[in-house]
This record gives sequence, C-alpha cells and structure tokens, in this order.
Amino acid sequence: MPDEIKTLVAGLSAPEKSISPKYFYDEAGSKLFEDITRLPEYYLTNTELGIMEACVEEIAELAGERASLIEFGSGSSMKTRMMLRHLRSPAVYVPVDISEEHLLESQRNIKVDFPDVEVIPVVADFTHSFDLPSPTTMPLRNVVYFPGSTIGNFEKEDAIDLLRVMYQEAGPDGALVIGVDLQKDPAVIHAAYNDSAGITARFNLNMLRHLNREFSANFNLDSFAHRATYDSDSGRIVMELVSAEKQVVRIGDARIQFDAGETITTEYSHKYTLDDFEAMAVAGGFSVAKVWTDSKQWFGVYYCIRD
Ligand code: AVJ
Repeated sequence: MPDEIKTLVAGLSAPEKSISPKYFYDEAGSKLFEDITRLPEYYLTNTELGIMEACVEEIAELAGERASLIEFGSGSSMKTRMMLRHLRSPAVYVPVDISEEHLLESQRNIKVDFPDVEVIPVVADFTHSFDLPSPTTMPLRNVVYFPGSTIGNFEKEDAIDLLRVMYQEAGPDGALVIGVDLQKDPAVIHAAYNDSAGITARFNLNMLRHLNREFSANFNLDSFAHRATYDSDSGRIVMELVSAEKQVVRIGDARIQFDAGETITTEYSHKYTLDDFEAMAVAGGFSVAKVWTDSKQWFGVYYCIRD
C-alpha cells in the first residue's frame, strides 16, 4: 500500500499532474462506467457489440476446438459471454486482473451461465508477462481477448509493449481478439466523453472521492471540474480534472498545490485508423488475419495471429 500512495503522490507532484485511470473503478465508478455504456452518445460499447454479433461465429471458427479464452481484465461482459457461447468446447476461461475482488465476481457470474467451462482467474498486472494456469483440459490454442478499446488507455509505445505481452501469452499458434476504437468525426468522439446527462463528468470526479476514501485525501469535489478534449493530431481524448481555484490538497502525508485552472490528467483514450492499429499489432509480433468493422467504420475488432 505505501508504494501505491508513493506512486499516486509522484503523479500528483509532477509538473503535469496525472492519476492512473485504474482509480476510476471503485464500486461507484464501475457502476458509473456501466451507465456510460448505455448513454446515447457513448457509441463504443454498442458498436462493438453489434460487430461481435456479426463476427463471433467466424471468430469461433478461426479459434477452433478446445481453445482457452484468456481475457486481459476481468470480464463477464456481454462480449465475453458471446465468445464463450460460440467457442467450440472451450478448454478454460482465464480472466486476468489486478483486482482479486473483480475477478471473483466475474468468476461467479460466468460459472452460473457456463457451468461446464472451467474458470481459472489469475491475479496479475497484465502489463507484465505472467504464468498461465494449467487447466484440466489441455487447450489446443490460446486466444487472448482484450475488448472495449481498453488498449486506447495506453500511450502508443506502452500499447505496443502490451501487445508484446499478449503475443507471449498467446504462445505458438495463439491468437488475439482485440477491440479498437477508430478515428472518426471529432464531434462524435467529443460527445462520447461530454455526454449531456453529465455521467462522464461524475465518473471522472468520482476518482477523487475514491482517493479521499482509500488514501486519506481531502479533495473537494466541488472545486474540480470534468474536461475531455479530443486532439485530432494525436488522435486521442485527454480527460482531465480542472482545479477551479488555487488550493492545497492533502493525500496521505503529502500536500499537493494547485493553481487555478491547473489540471490532473486522468485518462487518454486513443483512436486509431485501421492501418495504424494493424501496424501496431505487427510491431507487437502479430499479423492481422481479419478485421471486422461496423458500417460507419467507427470501431474495429481484429483477429491477430502469431506466425
Ligand atoms: C473503458 C477505457 C475504453 O476510454 O472510452 C469511458 C473509459 N472513459 N468514458 C474509454 C471511459 C470515459 C473507456 N475505456
């Protein structure tokens, strides 16, 4: 724990303040994210689901019999269920997450609907390679699954490093199925992170409430505001919390100074072109066997293979 506070304080003491997006997801934050996925402006989830409905059968065909499904992040989402429903006698489902709590919940949920699928959660930070468990049934192929365009949270170089980890975990003849949000009309992207109901603003600000509770901080939520801007040159959303005034905030034993208008970056959400992301997959060691998109080309689902 003390190490965790140290990292947080270091991020808040840098000339450009930042907090890792992982602090969005306490219980309230996970609920708010669920609400975001149902917003009319937040096209990502529904678009990806629509693509999956159209292509999951083909994915299952490519993956073949007795594949293992290794999800980066603890899933149990509709998309995960869709994969497990279509895969041919999946050998095992392995959700990988840093949070044991999230993993146990996802394990419980999956077991109810898929009593015949072995579920072996792995508690690990998936940005570094980790040991895969040995399931009862020997898998014929590993299929790494990383839906939701979570890859967009990583800066480009880090995203390629993560793809290299996935390449390793996929193993010889393994595959990667990954969902990626694509570049499009900036107004559409802007609206997705600035919804009219203000849910994304609450989601962003909830991070401060989380830090107040878990790390004895005293952020005043009324003195920070949500901001999300899309920079089409870098192709990414930058989410920030903007200090309304000059103020000092305590976190643990540290004191953090804010000027009026000073920002904390809480998240990047990168959008790629189809070709850009293919090049990244290749830099990670994969080749792209197939990509599916929606009719507007707003989102891509890639089937990448090791060869
Ligand atoms: C879950 C990381 C894909 O970047 O769109 C939603 C999180 N942030 N609204 C995204 C998020 C603001 C989301 N990811």
